[in-house]
Amino acid sequence: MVRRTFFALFLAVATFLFVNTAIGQDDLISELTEMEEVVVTEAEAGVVLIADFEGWPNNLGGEVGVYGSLEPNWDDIASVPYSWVYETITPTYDIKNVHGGRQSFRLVNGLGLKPEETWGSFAMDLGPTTDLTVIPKRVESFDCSGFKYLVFWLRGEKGGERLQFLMRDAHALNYMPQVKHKLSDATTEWQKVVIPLQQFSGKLDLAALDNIGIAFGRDVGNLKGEIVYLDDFMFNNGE
Ligand SMILES: [Ca+2]
Repeated sequence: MVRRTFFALFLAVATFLFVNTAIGQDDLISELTEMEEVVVTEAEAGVVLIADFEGWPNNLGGEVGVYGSLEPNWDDIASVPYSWVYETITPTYDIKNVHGGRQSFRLVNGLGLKPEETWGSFAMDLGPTTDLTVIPKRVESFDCSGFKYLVFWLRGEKGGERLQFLMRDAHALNYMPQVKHKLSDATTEWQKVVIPLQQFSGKLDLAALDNIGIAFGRDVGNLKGEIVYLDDFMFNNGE
């Protein structure tokens, strides 16, 4: 009698576990299907998100960095504004400095580790790193030849901040950008920056783009302590 009860209990537990596991798998399959549907929809709409700064690395799996006069001094970040992801734990965080979601990317000129450097740049790879042993390092290139525009959102702390847009392809022999394109000065309002891509087709290979960036140092006209916020970088076809 005891043995039979034990067996019945065993059967009940086993059935319970089996049913729950099966339900879990169904949920997973349906979630995966939904994710695939989202990707297809984005491609059809002609929009690819490069970086919304809500996670790390960027939305294409590429590294994000700041160099020269934008390089932060991590020892001072509690009291001095610094170039990096602008997040809710950043001192003096204000949601007005974010265009979408909870985070943006802040550029601060000349208050970090290399205040005397005349150049300063923000740069993003357009895919994961594939080889770190060569210079320039290899990344998974992105084919943007089917897109009309690169779009991002920009807000200046005081207005009048100067920016230059930078691009580098997979054929570059060093880290110098092949495209340097002057942008309109920043304003204190969030503004949508729309950069038509085809104008660069003779200067670099749009089918194998490796890196995009922003120059924000003294060499493009910024003083020490000038600040801009960037958000929602994307390729699209409709401005
Ligand atoms: Ca964001």
